[in-house]
Amino acid sequence: MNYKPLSLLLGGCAFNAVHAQRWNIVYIMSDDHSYQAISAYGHQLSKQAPTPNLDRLAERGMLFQKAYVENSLSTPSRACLMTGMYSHQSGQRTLDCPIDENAPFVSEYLQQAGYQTGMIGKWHMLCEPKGFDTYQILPGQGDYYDPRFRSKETEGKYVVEKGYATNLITDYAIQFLEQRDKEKPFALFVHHKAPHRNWMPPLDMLDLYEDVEFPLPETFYDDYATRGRAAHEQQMSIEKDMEMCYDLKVTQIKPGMGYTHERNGDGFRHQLSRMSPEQREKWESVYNPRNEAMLAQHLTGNALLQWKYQRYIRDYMRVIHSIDEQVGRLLDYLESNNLMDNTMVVYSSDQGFYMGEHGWFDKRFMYEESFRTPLLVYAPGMKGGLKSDALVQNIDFAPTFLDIADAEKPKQMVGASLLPIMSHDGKEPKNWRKYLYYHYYDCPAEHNVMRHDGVSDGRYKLLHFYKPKNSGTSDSYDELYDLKKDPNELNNVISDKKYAKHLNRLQKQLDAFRQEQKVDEW
Ligand code: SGN
Ligand code: CA
Repeated sequence: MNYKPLSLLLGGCAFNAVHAQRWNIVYIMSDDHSYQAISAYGHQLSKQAPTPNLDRLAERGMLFQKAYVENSLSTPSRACLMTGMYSHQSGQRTLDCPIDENAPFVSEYLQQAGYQTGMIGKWHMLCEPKGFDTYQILPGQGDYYDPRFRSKETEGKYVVEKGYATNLITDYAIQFLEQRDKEKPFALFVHHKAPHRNWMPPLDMLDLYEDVEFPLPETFYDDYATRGRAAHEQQMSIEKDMEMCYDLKVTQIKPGMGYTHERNGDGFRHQLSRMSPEQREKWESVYNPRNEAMLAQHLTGNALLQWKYQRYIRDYMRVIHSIDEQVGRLLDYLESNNLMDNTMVVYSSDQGFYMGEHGWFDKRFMYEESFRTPLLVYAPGMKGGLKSDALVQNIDFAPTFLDIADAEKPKQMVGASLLPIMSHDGKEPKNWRKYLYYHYYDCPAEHNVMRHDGVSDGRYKLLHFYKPKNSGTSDSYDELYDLKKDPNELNNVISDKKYAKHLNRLQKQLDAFRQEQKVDEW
Protein backbone atom coordinates (compact mmCIF):
# COMPACT_ATOMS: atom_id res chain seq x y z
CA MET A 1 0.00 0.00 0.00
CA ASN A 2 1.34 3.46 -0.86
CA TYR A 3 2.14 5.72 1.99
CA LYS A 4 0.95 9.28 1.58
CA PRO A 5 2.33 11.92 3.87
CA LEU A 6 -0.46 13.63 5.72
CA SER A 7 0.41 17.00 4.29
CA LEU A 8 -0.68 15.77 0.84
CA LEU A 9 -4.18 14.98 1.99
CA LEU A 10 -6.17 18.00 1.02
CA GLY A 11 -9.75 18.51 -0.06
CA GLY A 12 -12.93 16.94 1.30
CA CYS A 13 -11.40 16.81 4.74
CA ALA A 14 -13.42 16.47 7.90
CA PHE A 15 -10.63 18.33 9.64
CA ASN A 16 -7.81 20.46 8.39
CA ALA A 17 -5.15 17.86 7.76
CA VAL A 18 -2.27 20.30 7.82
CA HIS A 19 -2.98 20.99 11.46
CA ALA A 20 -2.84 17.31 12.21
CA GLN A 21 0.92 17.43 12.32
CA ARG A 22 2.42 16.53 15.62
CA TRP A 23 -0.66 16.24 17.72
CA ASN A 24 -0.21 14.62 21.09
CA ILE A 25 -1.29 10.97 21.19
CA VAL A 26 -3.23 9.23 23.95
CA TYR A 27 -3.65 5.57 23.12
CA ILE A 28 -5.88 3.72 25.60
CA MET A 29 -6.02 -0.04 25.30
CA SER A 30 -7.99 -2.35 27.52
CA ASP A 31 -7.47 -6.09 27.72
CA ASP A 32 -10.18 -8.37 26.28
CA HIS A 33 -12.78 -5.63 25.83
CA SER A 34 -15.41 -6.84 23.37
CA TYR A 35 -17.08 -4.35 21.00
CA GLN A 36 -20.37 -5.90 22.17
CA ALA A 37 -19.75 -4.18 25.53
CA ILE A 38 -19.45 -0.62 24.16
CA SER A 39 -22.79 1.07 23.66
CA ALA A 40 -21.60 3.12 20.67
CA TYR A 41 -21.59 -0.19 18.76
CA GLY A 42 -25.29 -0.67 19.56
CA HIS A 43 -25.09 -4.31 20.63
CA GLN A 44 -27.99 -5.60 22.73
CA LEU A 45 -25.72 -6.33 25.70
CA SER A 46 -24.48 -2.78 26.04
CA LYS A 47 -28.03 -1.38 25.88
CA GLN A 48 -28.46 -2.51 29.48
CA ALA A 49 -24.99 -1.46 30.53
CA PRO A 50 -24.09 1.65 28.54
CA THR A 51 -20.63 3.20 28.31
CA PRO A 52 -21.30 6.95 28.05
CA ASN A 53 -17.68 8.02 28.32
CA LEU A 54 -16.39 5.71 25.62
CA ASP A 55 -19.34 6.81 23.52
CA ARG A 56 -18.11 10.40 23.88
CA LEU A 57 -15.14 9.44 21.71
CA ALA A 58 -17.48 8.16 19.01
CA GLU A 59 -19.75 11.21 19.31
CA ARG A 60 -16.81 13.54 18.86
CA GLY A 61 -14.80 11.30 16.57
CA MET A 62 -15.05 8.10 14.58
CA LEU A 63 -16.26 4.60 15.31
CA PHE A 64 -14.41 1.96 13.31
CA GLN A 65 -16.89 -0.83 12.64
CA LYS A 66 -14.47 -3.14 10.92
CA ALA A 67 -11.38 -2.97 13.12
CA TYR A 68 -9.51 -6.27 13.48
CA VAL A 69 -6.42 -7.82 14.99
CA GLU A 70 -3.95 -10.07 13.20
CA ASN A 71 -3.58 -12.62 16.00
CA SER A 72 -6.21 -12.56 18.74
CA LEU A 73 -4.00 -12.84 21.82
CA SER A 74 -2.39 -10.33 24.15
CA THR A 75 1.38 -10.45 23.65
CA PRO A 76 1.22 -10.94 19.85
CA SER A 77 -1.33 -8.14 19.58
CA ARG A 78 0.83 -5.82 21.67
CA ALA A 79 3.77 -6.68 19.41
CA CYS A 80 1.65 -5.66 16.38
CA LEU A 81 0.90 -2.37 18.12
CA MET A 82 4.49 -1.67 19.07
CA THR A 83 6.22 -2.80 15.87
CA GLY A 84 3.57 -2.31 13.15
CA MET A 85 4.52 -5.81 11.98
CA TYR A 86 2.66 -9.10 11.67
CA SER A 87 3.39 -11.82 14.24
CA HIS A 88 5.63 -13.87 11.92
CA GLN A 89 7.74 -10.77 11.23
CA SER A 90 8.28 -9.76 14.86
CA GLY A 91 8.54 -13.37 16.03
CA GLN A 92 5.81 -12.81 18.65
CA ARG A 93 3.48 -15.57 17.42
CA THR A 94 2.37 -16.94 20.81
CA LEU A 95 2.24 -15.71 24.40
CA ASP A 96 5.60 -17.31 25.17
CA CYS A 97 7.87 -17.28 22.13
CA PRO A 98 10.44 -14.48 22.07
CA ILE A 99 10.05 -11.28 20.06
CA ASP A 100 12.88 -10.36 17.70
CA GLU A 101 14.87 -8.13 20.01
CA ASN A 102 16.00 -6.02 17.06
CA ALA A 103 12.45 -5.16 16.02
CA PRO A 104 12.17 -1.39 16.56
CA PHE A 105 9.21 -0.10 18.57
CA VAL A 106 7.03 2.80 17.50
CA SER A 107 7.83 4.39 20.86
CA GLU A 108 11.51 4.57 19.83
CA TYR A 109 10.62 6.30 16.57
CA LEU A 110 8.33 8.71 18.42
CA GLN A 111 11.10 9.55 20.84
CA GLN A 112 13.47 10.19 17.94
CA ALA A 113 10.81 12.45 16.46
CA GLY A 114 10.91 14.56 19.62
CA TYR A 115 7.94 13.11 21.50
CA GLN A 116 7.89 12.56 25.21
CA THR A 117 6.66 9.00 25.69
CA GLY A 118 4.95 7.18 28.54
CA MET A 119 3.68 3.64 29.06
CA ILE A 120 1.31 2.91 31.92
CA GLY A 121 -0.31 -0.41 32.88
CA LYS A 122 -0.27 -3.90 31.38
CA TRP A 123 2.88 -4.32 29.33
CA HIS A 124 2.80 -8.13 28.89
CA MET A 125 5.73 -8.23 26.50
CA LEU A 126 8.70 -10.54 26.92
CA CYS A 127 11.15 -7.68 26.63
CA GLU A 128 11.77 -4.50 28.59
CA PRO A 129 9.80 -1.40 27.56
CA LYS A 130 11.77 0.33 24.78
CA GLY A 131 11.50 3.97 23.76
CA PHE A 132 9.65 5.21 26.84
CA ASP A 133 10.78 8.19 28.90
CA THR A 134 8.50 7.02 31.68
CA TYR A 135 6.81 3.74 32.44
CA GLN A 136 4.75 2.19 35.23
CA ILE A 137 4.05 -1.43 34.33
CA LEU A 138 2.27 -4.39 35.87
CA PRO A 139 3.90 -7.84 36.04
CA GLY A 140 2.39 -10.21 33.43
CA GLN A 141 -1.40 -10.02 33.64
CA GLY A 142 -1.26 -7.84 36.76
CA ASP A 143 -3.74 -7.81 39.64
CA TYR A 144 -7.07 -6.02 40.02
CA TYR A 145 -6.67 -5.25 43.72
CA ASP A 146 -3.56 -3.61 45.20
CA PRO A 147 -1.60 -4.27 42.00
CA ARG A 148 2.17 -4.15 41.81
CA PHE A 149 3.90 -1.67 39.49
CA ARG A 150 7.47 -1.29 38.33
CA SER A 151 9.03 1.90 36.97
CA LYS A 152 12.50 3.10 35.99
CA GLU A 153 12.86 4.36 39.54
CA THR A 154 12.11 1.06 41.33
CA GLU A 155 15.21 -0.66 39.89
CA GLY A 156 13.52 -3.77 38.62
CA LYS A 157 11.36 -4.28 41.71
CA TYR A 158 7.57 -4.39 41.72
CA VAL A 159 5.95 -2.25 44.39
CA VAL A 160 2.40 -2.79 45.70
CA GLU A 161 0.06 0.17 45.24
CA LYS A 162 -3.09 0.29 47.34
CA GLY A 163 -6.24 0.55 45.27
CA TYR A 164 -7.94 -0.78 42.13
CA ALA A 165 -5.91 -1.30 38.93
CA THR A 166 -8.07 0.72 36.54
CA ASN A 167 -8.10 3.75 38.86
CA LEU A 168 -4.39 3.54 39.64
CA ILE A 169 -3.47 3.26 35.96
CA THR A 170 -5.56 6.38 35.32
CA ASP A 171 -3.87 8.14 38.26
CA TYR A 172 -0.46 7.39 36.72
CA ALA A 173 -1.65 8.52 33.29
CA ILE A 174 -2.77 11.86 34.75
CA GLN A 175 0.48 12.12 36.68
CA PHE A 176 2.39 11.69 33.39
CA LEU A 177 0.35 14.51 31.87
CA GLU A 178 0.84 16.76 34.90
CA GLN A 179 4.58 16.24 34.97
CA ARG A 180 5.24 16.30 31.23
CA ASP A 181 7.63 18.65 29.46
CA LYS A 182 5.20 21.14 27.97
CA GLU A 183 7.71 22.09 25.27
CA LYS A 184 7.30 18.69 23.64
CA PRO A 185 4.43 16.77 22.09
CA PHE A 186 3.67 13.57 24.01
CA ALA A 187 2.58 10.02 23.27
CA LEU A 188 0.97 8.30 26.22
CA PHE A 189 0.04 4.60 26.16
CA VAL A 190 -2.54 3.70 28.83
CA HIS A 191 -2.96 -0.09 28.95
CA HIS A 192 -5.62 -1.34 31.31
CA LYS A 193 -5.48 -4.74 32.95
CA ALA A 194 -9.28 -4.77 32.91
CA PRO A 195 -11.50 -6.47 31.82
CA HIS A 196 -9.22 -9.54 31.60
CA ARG A 197 -10.26 -12.81 33.23
CA ASN A 198 -11.28 -13.26 36.05
CA TRP A 199 -13.32 -10.03 35.82
CA MET A 200 -13.02 -8.67 39.40
CA PRO A 201 -15.07 -5.47 39.72
CA PRO A 202 -14.20 -2.58 42.05
CA LEU A 203 -15.87 -2.59 45.46
CA ASP A 204 -18.21 0.31 44.74
CA MET A 205 -19.68 -1.47 41.72
CA LEU A 206 -20.44 -4.90 43.17
CA ASP A 207 -24.19 -4.20 43.26
CA LEU A 208 -24.40 -2.74 39.79
CA TYR A 209 -26.53 -4.79 37.32
CA GLU A 210 -27.46 -7.33 39.99
CA ASP A 211 -31.10 -6.94 39.00
CA VAL A 212 -30.40 -6.95 35.26
CA GLU A 213 -31.05 -10.13 33.29
CA PHE A 214 -28.68 -9.85 30.35
CA PRO A 215 -30.03 -11.33 27.12
CA LEU A 216 -28.41 -14.54 25.89
CA PRO A 217 -26.65 -14.17 22.56
CA GLU A 218 -28.47 -15.81 19.63
CA THR A 219 -25.66 -18.34 19.25
CA PHE A 220 -25.39 -19.28 22.92
CA TYR A 221 -26.44 -22.88 22.24
CA ASP A 222 -24.42 -23.29 19.02
CA ASP A 223 -23.76 -26.98 18.33
CA TYR A 224 -21.04 -26.27 15.73
CA ALA A 225 -22.93 -28.52 13.32
CA THR A 226 -21.29 -27.20 10.14
CA ARG A 227 -17.83 -26.56 11.55
CA GLY A 228 -14.63 -28.56 11.73
CA ARG A 229 -13.01 -30.03 14.80
CA ALA A 230 -11.46 -26.82 16.27
CA ALA A 231 -14.85 -25.46 17.33
CA HIS A 232 -15.75 -28.80 18.90
CA GLU A 233 -12.41 -29.26 20.66
CA GLN A 234 -11.90 -25.77 22.11
CA GLN A 235 -11.79 -25.43 25.89
CA MET A 236 -13.42 -22.05 26.36
CA SER A 237 -17.00 -23.04 26.91
CA ILE A 238 -19.01 -21.32 29.64
CA GLU A 239 -20.69 -24.61 30.36
CA LYS A 240 -17.62 -26.86 30.50
CA ASP A 241 -14.59 -24.68 31.12
CA MET A 242 -15.69 -21.69 33.17
CA GLU A 243 -14.75 -22.30 36.78
CA MET A 244 -17.19 -21.85 39.65
CA CYS A 245 -14.54 -20.55 42.05
CA TYR A 246 -11.86 -18.82 39.96
CA ASP A 247 -14.12 -17.31 37.30
CA LEU A 248 -17.46 -17.07 39.05
CA LYS A 249 -16.23 -16.28 42.57
CA VAL A 250 -18.07 -19.08 44.38
CA THR A 251 -15.49 -19.78 47.10
CA GLN A 252 -17.94 -22.09 48.90
CA ILE A 253 -17.37 -24.84 46.31
CA LYS A 254 -15.98 -28.06 47.79
CA PRO A 255 -15.06 -31.39 46.20
CA GLY A 256 -18.01 -33.74 46.01
CA MET A 257 -20.58 -30.99 45.47
CA GLY A 258 -20.89 -31.99 41.84
CA TYR A 259 -19.21 -28.98 40.22
CA THR A 260 -16.32 -29.67 37.91
CA HIS A 261 -13.41 -27.70 36.48
CA GLU A 262 -11.87 -26.20 39.59
CA ARG A 263 -8.40 -25.89 38.04
CA ASN A 264 -7.56 -22.55 39.59
CA GLY A 265 -9.67 -22.16 42.73
CA ASP A 266 -6.48 -21.45 44.68
CA GLY A 267 -5.71 -18.67 42.22
CA PHE A 268 -8.89 -16.88 43.26
CA ARG A 269 -8.34 -17.57 46.96
CA HIS A 270 -4.88 -16.04 46.54
CA GLN A 271 -6.43 -12.95 44.94
CA LEU A 272 -8.76 -12.60 47.92
CA SER A 273 -5.88 -13.09 50.35
CA ARG A 274 -4.08 -10.13 48.78
CA MET A 275 -6.97 -7.83 49.70
CA SER A 276 -6.91 -5.74 52.88
CA PRO A 277 -9.26 -7.00 55.64
CA GLU A 278 -11.66 -4.12 54.83
CA GLN A 279 -11.68 -4.87 51.12
CA ARG A 280 -12.19 -8.55 51.73
CA GLU A 281 -14.98 -7.98 54.21
CA LYS A 282 -16.82 -5.79 51.75
CA TRP A 283 -16.27 -8.30 48.91
CA GLU A 284 -17.49 -11.25 50.95
CA SER A 285 -20.45 -9.36 52.36
CA VAL A 286 -21.72 -9.02 48.82
CA TYR A 287 -20.72 -12.31 47.15
CA ASN A 288 -21.21 -14.76 50.03
CA PRO A 289 -25.00 -14.34 50.42
CA ARG A 290 -25.45 -14.47 46.63
CA ASN A 291 -23.34 -17.61 46.40
CA GLU A 292 -25.13 -19.31 49.27
CA ALA A 293 -28.52 -18.50 47.75
CA MET A 294 -27.39 -19.98 44.44
CA LEU A 295 -25.94 -23.14 46.04
CA ALA A 296 -29.14 -23.67 48.03
CA GLN A 297 -30.99 -24.02 44.74
CA HIS A 298 -28.81 -26.99 43.65
CA LEU A 299 -28.87 -25.78 40.08
CA THR A 300 -28.01 -28.23 37.33
CA GLY A 301 -28.09 -28.38 33.54
CA ASN A 302 -29.41 -25.36 31.71
CA ALA A 303 -30.38 -23.51 34.90
CA LEU A 304 -26.78 -23.70 36.11
CA LEU A 305 -25.50 -22.64 32.70
CA GLN A 306 -27.77 -19.60 32.69
CA TRP A 307 -26.69 -18.67 36.20
CA LYS A 308 -23.04 -18.90 35.09
CA TYR A 309 -23.75 -16.66 32.13
CA GLN A 310 -25.45 -14.00 34.26
CA ARG A 311 -22.67 -14.02 36.88
CA TYR A 312 -20.02 -13.81 34.15
CA ILE A 313 -21.67 -10.99 32.23
CA ARG A 314 -22.62 -8.97 35.32
CA ASP A 315 -19.04 -9.05 36.61
CA TYR A 316 -17.62 -8.32 33.16
CA MET A 317 -19.97 -5.35 32.65
CA ARG A 318 -19.16 -4.00 36.13
CA VAL A 319 -15.48 -4.06 35.22
CA ILE A 320 -16.38 -2.29 31.95
CA HIS A 321 -18.36 0.34 33.87
CA SER A 322 -15.27 1.16 35.87
CA ILE A 323 -13.14 1.42 32.71
CA ASP A 324 -15.75 3.73 31.24
CA GLU A 325 -15.72 5.90 34.36
CA GLN A 326 -11.91 6.11 34.38
CA VAL A 327 -11.68 6.86 30.65
CA GLY A 328 -14.17 9.63 31.39
CA ARG A 329 -11.86 10.93 34.09
CA LEU A 330 -8.93 11.00 31.69
CA LEU A 331 -11.01 12.71 28.99
CA ASP A 332 -12.17 15.28 31.55
CA TYR A 333 -8.54 15.97 32.40
CA LEU A 334 -7.67 16.44 28.72
CA GLU A 335 -10.67 18.72 28.26
CA SER A 336 -10.10 20.87 31.29
CA ASN A 337 -6.46 21.32 30.33
CA ASN A 338 -7.30 22.34 26.76
CA LEU A 339 -5.56 19.28 25.40
CA MET A 340 -8.44 18.11 23.20
CA ASP A 341 -7.44 20.79 20.69
CA ASN A 342 -4.14 19.14 19.88
CA THR A 343 -4.44 15.54 21.06
CA MET A 344 -5.64 12.46 19.24
CA VAL A 345 -7.33 9.97 21.57
CA VAL A 346 -7.62 6.31 20.57
CA TYR A 347 -9.54 3.64 22.48
CA SER A 348 -9.07 0.01 21.53
CA SER A 349 -8.49 -3.45 23.02
CA ASP A 350 -5.79 -6.06 22.46
CA GLN A 351 -8.53 -8.19 20.85
CA GLY A 352 -12.22 -8.92 21.05
CA PHE A 353 -13.89 -11.42 23.37
CA TYR A 354 -16.78 -13.87 23.45
CA MET A 355 -19.68 -12.74 25.59
CA GLY A 356 -21.32 -16.13 25.40
CA GLU A 357 -21.53 -16.25 21.59
CA HIS A 358 -21.18 -19.89 20.51
CA GLY A 359 -21.33 -20.70 24.23
CA TRP A 360 -17.85 -19.24 24.77
CA PHE A 361 -15.66 -16.87 26.72
CA ASP A 362 -12.02 -16.06 25.72
CA LYS A 363 -10.90 -15.23 22.16
CA ARG A 364 -8.20 -16.64 19.76
CA PHE A 365 -10.51 -17.67 16.87
CA MET A 366 -10.80 -15.79 13.58
CA TYR A 367 -14.59 -15.72 14.07
CA GLU A 368 -15.82 -12.13 14.28
CA GLU A 369 -16.22 -11.63 18.05
CA SER A 370 -12.54 -12.26 18.71
CA PHE A 371 -11.07 -11.28 15.33
CA ARG A 372 -12.65 -7.84 15.70
CA THR A 373 -11.58 -5.30 18.27
CA PRO A 374 -13.27 -2.08 19.34
CA LEU A 375 -11.75 1.09 17.89
CA LEU A 376 -12.90 4.62 18.64
CA VAL A 377 -10.79 7.57 17.60
CA TYR A 378 -11.11 11.24 18.37
CA ALA A 379 -8.93 13.82 16.66
CA PRO A 380 -9.03 17.61 16.91
CA GLY A 381 -11.38 19.26 14.45
CA MET A 382 -13.27 16.10 13.50
CA LYS A 383 -16.95 16.47 12.69
CA GLY A 384 -17.89 13.74 15.16
CA GLY A 385 -20.45 10.96 14.98
CA LEU A 386 -18.59 9.42 12.05
CA LYS A 387 -18.52 5.72 11.28
CA SER A 388 -16.05 3.87 9.11
CA ASP A 389 -16.37 0.49 7.43
CA ALA A 390 -12.78 0.47 6.19
CA LEU A 391 -10.93 -2.77 6.94
CA VAL A 392 -8.39 -1.66 9.52
CA GLN A 393 -6.05 -3.72 11.64
CA ASN A 394 -3.81 -3.35 14.69
CA ILE A 395 -0.71 -3.12 12.45
CA ASP A 396 -2.09 0.30 11.41
CA PHE A 397 -1.58 2.01 14.77
CA ALA A 398 2.20 2.45 14.52
CA PRO A 399 2.01 4.01 11.01
CA THR A 400 -0.80 6.30 12.22
CA PHE A 401 1.25 7.55 15.14
CA LEU A 402 4.27 8.15 12.90
CA ASP A 403 2.06 9.99 10.40
CA ILE A 404 0.93 12.28 13.20
CA ALA A 405 4.51 12.78 14.36
CA ASP A 406 5.44 13.68 10.76
CA ALA A 407 8.00 10.88 10.83
CA GLU A 408 8.63 8.52 7.95
CA LYS A 409 7.12 5.04 8.03
CA PRO A 410 9.95 2.49 8.13
CA LYS A 411 9.93 -0.29 5.54
CA GLN A 412 9.20 -3.14 7.95
CA MET A 413 5.86 -1.65 8.99
CA VAL A 414 3.24 -3.32 6.84
CA GLY A 415 0.20 -1.40 8.05
CA ALA A 416 -1.01 2.00 6.89
CA SER A 417 -1.91 5.27 8.58
CA LEU A 418 -5.58 5.68 9.49
CA LEU A 419 -5.43 9.44 9.01
CA PRO A 420 -6.55 9.37 5.34
CA ILE A 421 -9.68 7.50 6.49
CA MET A 422 -10.27 9.95 9.30
CA SER A 423 -9.83 12.96 7.06
CA HIS A 424 -12.35 11.58 4.54
CA ASP A 425 -15.29 10.95 6.85
CA GLY A 426 -14.49 7.27 7.24
CA LYS A 427 -14.07 6.40 3.55
CA GLU A 428 -10.94 4.50 2.72
CA PRO A 429 -8.56 5.79 0.04
CA LYS A 430 -8.62 3.97 -3.34
CA ASN A 431 -5.54 1.90 -2.67
CA TRP A 432 -6.67 0.74 0.78
CA ARG A 433 -6.43 -3.00 1.60
CA LYS A 434 -9.28 -5.17 0.33
CA TYR A 435 -8.31 -8.22 2.40
CA LEU A 436 -7.29 -8.83 5.99
CA TYR A 437 -4.84 -11.56 6.90
CA TYR A 438 -5.15 -13.40 10.23
CA HIS A 439 -2.93 -16.03 11.87
CA TYR A 440 -3.31 -17.70 15.26
CA TYR A 441 -0.41 -19.94 16.38
CA ASP A 442 -0.77 -20.61 20.13
CA CYS A 443 -1.61 -24.32 20.24
CA PRO A 444 -1.10 -26.57 22.13
CA ALA A 445 -1.97 -24.09 24.89
CA GLU A 446 -4.70 -23.06 27.30
CA HIS A 447 -8.19 -23.16 25.71
CA ASN A 448 -7.01 -25.55 23.00
CA VAL A 449 -7.78 -23.44 19.94
CA MET A 450 -6.27 -25.09 16.86
CA ARG A 451 -3.76 -23.10 14.80
CA HIS A 452 -5.31 -21.34 11.83
CA ASP A 453 -4.81 -18.57 9.34
CA GLY A 454 -7.21 -16.98 6.91
CA VAL A 455 -8.33 -14.01 4.86
CA SER A 456 -11.44 -11.88 4.99
CA ASP A 457 -12.71 -9.19 2.64
CA GLY A 458 -15.29 -8.10 5.19
CA ARG A 459 -18.07 -10.04 3.43
CA TYR A 460 -16.52 -13.48 2.85
CA LYS A 461 -14.06 -15.19 5.15
CA LEU A 462 -11.83 -18.21 4.54
CA LEU A 463 -10.19 -19.99 7.48
CA HIS A 464 -7.56 -22.71 7.28
CA PHE A 465 -7.12 -24.87 10.41
CA TYR A 466 -4.00 -27.00 10.75
CA LYS A 467 -1.94 -29.03 13.20
CA PRO A 468 1.68 -28.04 14.04
CA LYS A 469 4.29 -29.36 11.62
CA ASN A 470 5.92 -31.55 14.28
CA SER A 471 2.66 -33.12 15.47
CA GLY A 472 3.04 -36.05 13.07
CA THR A 473 -0.37 -35.42 11.53
CA SER A 474 -1.31 -33.40 8.47
CA ASP A 475 -4.81 -32.93 9.75
CA SER A 476 -6.06 -29.71 8.17
CA TYR A 477 -9.34 -28.31 6.85
CA ASP A 478 -10.96 -25.08 5.71
CA GLU A 479 -14.14 -23.16 6.53
CA LEU A 480 -15.87 -20.44 4.52
CA TYR A 481 -18.47 -17.94 5.75
CA ASP A 482 -20.72 -15.40 4.07
CA LEU A 483 -20.91 -12.67 6.70
CA LYS A 484 -23.76 -10.82 5.02
CA LYS A 485 -26.12 -13.78 4.86
CA ASP A 486 -24.76 -15.38 7.99
CA PRO A 487 -23.34 -12.71 10.35
CA ASN A 488 -23.24 -15.19 13.24
CA GLU A 489 -21.04 -17.59 11.24
CA LEU A 490 -23.19 -20.62 11.87
CA ASN A 491 -23.20 -21.88 8.32
CA ASN A 492 -19.85 -23.02 6.95
CA VAL A 493 -20.33 -22.98 3.14
CA ILE A 494 -16.97 -24.45 2.16
CA SER A 495 -18.61 -27.31 0.23
CA ASP A 496 -21.43 -25.27 -1.25
CA LYS A 497 -20.87 -25.06 -5.04
CA LYS A 498 -22.61 -21.68 -5.14
CA TYR A 499 -19.63 -20.22 -3.30
CA ALA A 500 -16.95 -21.78 -5.54
CA LYS A 501 -16.09 -18.43 -7.13
CA HIS A 502 -15.56 -16.70 -3.80
CA LEU A 503 -13.70 -19.65 -2.37
CA ASN A 504 -11.36 -19.61 -5.34
CA ARG A 505 -10.80 -15.86 -5.06
CA LEU A 506 -10.11 -15.97 -1.31
CA GLN A 507 -7.85 -19.01 -1.69
CA LYS A 508 -5.78 -17.12 -4.27
CA GLN A 509 -5.53 -14.17 -1.92
CA LEU A 510 -4.46 -16.38 0.95
CA ASP A 511 -1.84 -18.12 -1.20
CA ALA A 512 -0.56 -14.80 -2.53
CA PHE A 513 -0.39 -13.38 0.94
CA ARG A 514 1.56 -16.34 2.30
CA GLN A 515 3.97 -16.09 -0.59
CA GLU A 516 4.49 -12.34 -0.42
CA GLN A 517 4.79 -12.29 3.33
CA LYS A 518 6.84 -15.49 3.51
CA VAL A 519 4.50 -16.98 6.08
CA ASP A 520 3.06 -20.48 6.22
CA GLU A 521 1.78 -23.14 8.57
CA TRP A 522 3.97 -23.10 11.65
C1 SGN B 1 -4.59 -16.34 31.08
C2 SGN B 1 -6.06 -16.80 31.22
C3 SGN B 1 -6.59 -17.32 29.89
C4 SGN B 1 -6.31 -16.32 28.77
C5 SGN B 1 -4.83 -16.02 28.73
C6 SGN B 1 -4.41 -15.09 27.65
N1 SGN B 1 -6.16 -17.84 32.20
O1 SGN B 1 -3.75 -17.42 30.90
O2 SGN B 1 -7.97 -17.54 30.03
O3 SGN B 1 -6.73 -16.82 27.54
O4 SGN B 1 -4.46 -15.46 29.99
O5 SGN B 1 -5.04 -13.84 27.76
S1 SGN B 1 -6.07 -17.47 33.78
O6 SGN B 1 -6.52 -18.66 34.50
O7 SGN B 1 -4.72 -17.13 34.10
O8 SGN B 1 -6.96 -16.34 34.00
S2 SGN B 1 -4.34 -12.61 27.11
O9 SGN B 1 -5.32 -11.54 27.08
O10 SGN B 1 -3.21 -12.27 27.95
O11 SGN B 1 -3.95 -13.01 25.78
CA1 CA C 1 -6.17 -9.79 25.97
